[in-house]
Amino acid sequence: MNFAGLLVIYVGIICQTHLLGTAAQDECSGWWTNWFNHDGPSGLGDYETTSFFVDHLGNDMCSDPTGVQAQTVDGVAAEDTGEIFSDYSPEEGFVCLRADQPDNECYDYEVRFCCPA
Ligand SMILES: [Ca+2]
Ligand SMILES: [Ca+2]
Repeated sequence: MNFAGLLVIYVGIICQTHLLGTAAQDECSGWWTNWFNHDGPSGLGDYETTSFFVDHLGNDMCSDPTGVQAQTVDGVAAEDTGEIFSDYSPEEGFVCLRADQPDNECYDYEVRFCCPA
């Protein structure tokens, strides 16, 4: 292989690394929990609260998460759904209220938390 060929591969690797690093909002200096789905969107909405998981999951969860991610059960990032969330923070967890949505419906979401190392 000639130099130009190697250069193309090299640049490709750099670009791919860069894109993966910025596209996924999944930086966590500790460890990610599994994905949890406790509630469904029926009733007032989908409640995936930090306090519930802290109270019920023992060592599979931590009491002081530093990050949270939410996605639909079909794997669409919460940020990409266009829905409005009343809570989306490590402290509170994730809540989608049906009353906040133009169509009065929320997707069913699952969440995972970043826990300190
Ligand atoms: Ca519900
Ligand atoms: Ca859910």
